[in-house]
Amino acid sequence: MARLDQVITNIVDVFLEYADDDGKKRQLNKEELKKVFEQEIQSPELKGKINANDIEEAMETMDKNHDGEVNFREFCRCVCDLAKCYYHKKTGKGGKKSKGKEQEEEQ
Ligand SMILES: [Ca+2]
Ligand SMILES: [Ca+2]
Repeated sequence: MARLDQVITNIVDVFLEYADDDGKKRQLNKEELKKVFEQEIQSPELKGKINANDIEEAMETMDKNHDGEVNFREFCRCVCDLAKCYYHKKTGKGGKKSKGKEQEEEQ
């Protein structure tokens, strides 16, 4: 598989694997979200971006529609944010968090 093929199928597969594990299907609850962070993110740089110890806070940040769980759309946004963080780090662009703006446009 080409690299982007892998990225895309991995995002979907990881989400479904953890989301269907417990509770509601196709939704990540706090426990499931914690497992994703613990098991599927290993690089220290990215780990540093997520406060896996404070899952309440991570959930609050990711749960855009405030239903207490993370759906696929919300999960994608988080992955995308992490990619942006890494991009900024790699290209040396300050990497300041742009809170709000981007997200509002998309709604
Ligand atoms: Ca679930
Ligand atoms: Ca949600």
